[in-house]
Amino acid sequence: MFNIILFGPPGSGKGTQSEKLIEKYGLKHLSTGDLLRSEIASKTPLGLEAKNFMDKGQLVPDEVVIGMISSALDTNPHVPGFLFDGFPRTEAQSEALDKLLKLKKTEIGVVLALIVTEDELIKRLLNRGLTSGRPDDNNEEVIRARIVEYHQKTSAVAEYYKQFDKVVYVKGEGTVDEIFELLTSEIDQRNQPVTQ
Ligand code: B4P
Repeated sequence: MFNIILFGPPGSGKGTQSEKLIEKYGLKHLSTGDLLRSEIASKTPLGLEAKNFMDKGQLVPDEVVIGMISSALDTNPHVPGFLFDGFPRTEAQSEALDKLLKLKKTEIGVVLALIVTEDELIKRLLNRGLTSGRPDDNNEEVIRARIVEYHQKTSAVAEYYKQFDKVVYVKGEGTVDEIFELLTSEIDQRNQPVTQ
């Protein structure tokens, strides 16, 4: 099993690149943003709670997202690996994920961290807000709040995985295909098939 964390600030291309990576490697895509939006669309109690935080650009409480990931891991026992997109977003989520994976006798193979300037992030998200209908994308104040949350809480995730030598930084500006090439080259260097 080879598990990947795709890491980066909001708008850095995690969702965009995840779609291409799961197609190439057959990994199970776990996006906490998508899972939360689906709970909101179904108007579940969890979704209603999450919406209050997401609409303000704040992170949803750790216990909510950790519970969601835990059940997603349990319901997908036979996959070649997981691609975590937008999770973990705090040090507590990182520690919880490591424990959950250990129970399944597996671990994170690599953390791919996308680097994008703040001006570009804001431009991309405002642009997506024109068509996505996402309330957290069409207001610059909320987008800036998400970036502040990233610096205050999420950048610690890269520090956490650096102690295990698992973080690789990748330039997240350029065409989608150029960035995909950089990501796949890093994955292929670390996930060589075992030869007998
Ligand atoms: P997410 O759904 O994870 O969304 P995101 O980080 O905002 O965007 P992403 O990085 O995936 O978008 P992409 O660049 O692909 O989070 C939303 C909210 O959910 C959070 O704010 C939080 O409230 C909550 N949440 C989620 N996970 C959580 C967790 N673990 N803990 C607590 N709360 C959590 O796309 C952006 C735009 O850029 C697109 O329009 C795309 O087309 C464009 N783009 C992509 N690549 C490009 C390129 N190379 N060049 C130009 N444009 C590009």
